[in-house]
Amino acid sequence: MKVGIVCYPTYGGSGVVATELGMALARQGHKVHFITYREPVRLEGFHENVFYHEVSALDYPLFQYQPYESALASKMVDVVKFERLDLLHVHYAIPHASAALMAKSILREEGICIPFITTLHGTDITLVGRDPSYRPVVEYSLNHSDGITSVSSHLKDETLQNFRLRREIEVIPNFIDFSRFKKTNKEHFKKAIAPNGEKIVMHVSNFRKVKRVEDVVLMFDKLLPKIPSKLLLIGDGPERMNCEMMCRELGVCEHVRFLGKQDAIEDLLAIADLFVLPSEQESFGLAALEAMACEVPVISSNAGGLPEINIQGETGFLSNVGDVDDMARNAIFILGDETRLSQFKKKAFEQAKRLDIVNILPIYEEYYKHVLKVSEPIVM
Ligand code: GMT
Repeated sequence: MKVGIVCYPTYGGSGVVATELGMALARQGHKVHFITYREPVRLEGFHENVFYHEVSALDYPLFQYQPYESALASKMVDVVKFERLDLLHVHYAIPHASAALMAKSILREEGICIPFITTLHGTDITLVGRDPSYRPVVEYSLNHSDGITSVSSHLKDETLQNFRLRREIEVIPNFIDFSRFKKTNKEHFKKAIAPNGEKIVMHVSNFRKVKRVEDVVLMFDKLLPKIPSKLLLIGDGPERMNCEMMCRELGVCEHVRFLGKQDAIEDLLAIADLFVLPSEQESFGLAALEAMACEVPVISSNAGGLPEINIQGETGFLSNVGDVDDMARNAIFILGDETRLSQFKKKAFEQAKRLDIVNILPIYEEYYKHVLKVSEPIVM
């Protein structure tokens, strides 16, 4: 198959999933064409069967905002025609679904049929998509997608509650590429961070408000007097400064390291004992799954799709959003006993194994075949 993948190329779960999926499809022999404004973060190096088409939007003094959606649709038209693509798969509805719909309509006039699948990732529905400034366009372009997938059952339910959809939504969960995410020995690094054998607590996110990173710091402040530990905060974003201020106010700075944006997350997860994800909303929680793949138990909120991956009392614990006392209690319980910690680590790994890309890729391939079969041919 020749597939065009459209995604956000920067740090963020939807771009990561799109890139990992594209690379896995390419390894299976499919030709995969990424269409986006920058080379996706995880697409480094050369990969057979993978192609990258950069969208550049002409700037003009008249524009207050560059019309990226038009440039993207135009690029899609060009790539579909020139590379003779069979299918477009767009990740994150805004503005990718409506751009794909526009490209499809243009190509139809030329007698070319290009079905497109929209994968919903979370905030494209729960936060941004339902806002009146985007809602009609999102609803319309979802109803005109040839297929819709959602990364969790919770997100599917939320979508059906908030939009009048005439299309079925297929739940295809996110996945892990175990050739990349596996526990490796990084003893020297662990020693540098925790010289006295302290436990290592970790959080990875884009530091947006919705991630509630301050709760990680508050929880850690309660954990520290009970369990000698270090906190590694990875990623960057608008809330980072507030978190740094909070660490100063609480007097925990010497135990907390802000590592900024990092590419090789798996090398950092290799030294973690506990992962914390207290998000206000989280349609899936890919960062938590990546931690589990590296045998790290998870303390999370019970928001969104998190209960679908973090199993209460087995792979970690879930608390109500903002309940940092409960999160700290659970963290102390897990970290306070070596045998118990090993058991949680083992269960976390087993749970991640269920979502091995080897199991999920064939589901996508089958879905592609299904969409290609049912999408209407063009009668000129
Ligand atoms: O919030 C993020 O981390 C970025 C966002 C995105 O779309 O890039 O992530 C969403 O998609 C991820 C991949 O499917 C999910 O794992 C995240 O749960 C989801 N974020 C939210 O729902 C807040």
